[in-house]
Amino acid sequence: MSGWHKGRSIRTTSLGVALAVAVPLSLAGPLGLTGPAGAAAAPETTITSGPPDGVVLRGRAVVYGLESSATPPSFTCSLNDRPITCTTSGADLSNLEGGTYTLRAAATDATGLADPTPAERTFTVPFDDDVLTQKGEWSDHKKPAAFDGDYVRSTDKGAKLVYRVSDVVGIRLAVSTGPEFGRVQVRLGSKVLKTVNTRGGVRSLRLKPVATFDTPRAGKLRIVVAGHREVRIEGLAVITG
Ligand SMILES: [Ca+2]
Repeated sequence: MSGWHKGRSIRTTSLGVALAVAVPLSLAGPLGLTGPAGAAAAPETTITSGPPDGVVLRGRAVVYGLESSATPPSFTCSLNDRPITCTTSGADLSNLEGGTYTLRAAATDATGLADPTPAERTFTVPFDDDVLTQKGEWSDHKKPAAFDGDYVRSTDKGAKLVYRVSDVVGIRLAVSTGPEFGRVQVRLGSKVLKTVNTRGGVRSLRLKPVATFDTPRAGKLRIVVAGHREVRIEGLAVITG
């Protein structure tokens, strides 16, 4: 994750840029910045804005601000190891499919030398409810505030939404809440992970925690209507690791 760059001797804050330029080469060794001769010149990358590492987004777009210790600043970026374009204003990502992503950004100097330890953020985009296989009575509804502008609704006890997952380390359920709303039970294979209560104030896009796993799991995920009270499911965040 991002922890590696937090402990580095020189931070590329606005102050850090000045420090990085000012530190004599003779000090670079003791500060732990040099490997082979010349490596001290490698630029440093800092992610200056955007959501924290490990976030589940509430939409399909995200922007991370970037800063480089090199002048002029330039970056080489990848998203899940595929090259993407970053500019001096950062990584501007949109129209993202459901899934977990790792953004890596490496500052690159005018000679093409890149930061050997790119800055990293992981984040997850929920899947829309329309990827879930419906069993029992469900109906589809539009609502601009819902994830992807829609949700599925049921009052049919035992009705299910099914989705096969693999390599999953975390699950959150995107639901609407309402004063008379009921509960759903979330199961992975034969194991009950959690009963999620959707009763609450009238709101869309609540990301309800379901489970986190120390080791990745796989199986058939079932969201089961637990009673006859209304439930509205907007999407499903599957965090993979
Ligand atoms: Ca939806």
